[in-house]
Amino acid sequence: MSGFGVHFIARILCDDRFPMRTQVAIVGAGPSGLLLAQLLHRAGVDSVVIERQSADHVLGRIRAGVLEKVTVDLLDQAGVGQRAHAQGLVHEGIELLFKGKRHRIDLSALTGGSHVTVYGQTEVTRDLMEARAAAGLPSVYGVQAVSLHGFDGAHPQVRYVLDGIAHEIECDFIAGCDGYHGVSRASVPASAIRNYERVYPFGWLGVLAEVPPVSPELIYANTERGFALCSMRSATRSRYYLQCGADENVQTWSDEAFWDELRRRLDPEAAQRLVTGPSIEKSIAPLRSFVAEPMRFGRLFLAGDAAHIVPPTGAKGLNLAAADVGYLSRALIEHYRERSSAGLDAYSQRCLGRVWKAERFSWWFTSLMHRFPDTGAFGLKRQEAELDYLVQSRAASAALAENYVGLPL
Ligand code: RFL
Ligand code: PHB
Repeated sequence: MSGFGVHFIARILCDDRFPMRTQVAIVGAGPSGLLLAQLLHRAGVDSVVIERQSADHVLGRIRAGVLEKVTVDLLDQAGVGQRAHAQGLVHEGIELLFKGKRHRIDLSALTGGSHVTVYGQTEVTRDLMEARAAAGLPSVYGVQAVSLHGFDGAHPQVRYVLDGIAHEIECDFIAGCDGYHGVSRASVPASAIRNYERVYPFGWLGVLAEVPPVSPELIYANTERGFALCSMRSATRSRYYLQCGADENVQTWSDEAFWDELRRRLDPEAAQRLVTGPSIEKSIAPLRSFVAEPMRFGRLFLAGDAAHIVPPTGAKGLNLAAADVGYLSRALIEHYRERSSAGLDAYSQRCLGRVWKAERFSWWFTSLMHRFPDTGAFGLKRQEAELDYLVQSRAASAALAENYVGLPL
């Protein structure tokens, strides 16, 4: 979809002489903002979504690839699950590679039949954008100078500038779905919020390429040279990651250097099967664990990366974002239908219970699979012993599988 259509809708609806009025103003058109808007729309609650970037920029970001069943169920509820079912790849297992050998974790057998779906965040976002545009609902892309006001009272407002013209949205509630660097969390007085953070001493170098995946299931590799992950987007498109230095410059990595290093981190069979090709996208992401508590401030609710970040090893970020907006949409719908504030009052605590479990899992899996600069040869031996235990003990494998496919809502 081009950004033009969306911009056009914004122009009709935003007249700077009159504030726009909506029930829920949603800041950020990433997966949390768009999914929330769609869930609300299906229940007759209206919202306006504003986004700092263009629609094409948002669609150009290559991020998550693994969806929990809970997330796919929410896409169904939002009426946008068809393509995820038709084109998503159902995965019933993952492989752990260590000491040069691969070991399969049978997610399905260990969880009583559960699985994950490999379907890119880009596609989730596209499906949501198209559903919103098809319903003629307002999204405003390319906004600047966004500021939030009055959320400690009964009449919050969101102000922004578009093409040099100031606009204001009057609303009942604000949903801060604007990611880690957004304005929503930053608008809360420091005395009302507590942040918990851990920054890891490495990053992930990711490559997307139009080549068939090296193996039908994801491979998470622990090697002396560092972590590697073999993932995919389809039968013809692969997504690979390498642990790299936190401060490395992506320009210094040629495609050839990337493929050489990945081959070195794989077992001989996978290394031989690896098909290489020009990268479509190449980027470095830092790794961080972060939680802000609480997630509600009067009539402002934080959701997704605006409230918490996990390192991507456990594939939990997008899934946590979806779970947050699942809770938030239910609470808002209950507020409008039943005049009850029970769901809104419980929102922060409900989300944080699940968030901290995903934070623990993502931290643990990251610690188990990566090289840390300060743990040396002892660290590798300790990890290998834990991985041995993990693949030999059904109880330990089941704990990994249960967390990987996602805890119940
Ligand atoms: P997003 O996607 O960051 O969207 C927030 C949006 O808000 C906009 N924004 C503003 N808009 C208006 N006004 C402002 N002042 C604004 N400030 C910011 C931004 O432009 C943006 O469009 O947050 P959201 O919606 O909460 O979604 C979270 C997910 O994007 C994130 O958790 C996942 O991508 C994390 N993640 C993964 N999650 C999974 O569940 N499974 C995975 O397999 C997985 N793999 C990954 C990942 C993240 C990665 N990176 C790049 C960090 C792999 C990687 C490499
Ligand atoms: C991805 O395909 O981008 C992906 C898969 C699994 C992860 C992280 C990212 O743990």
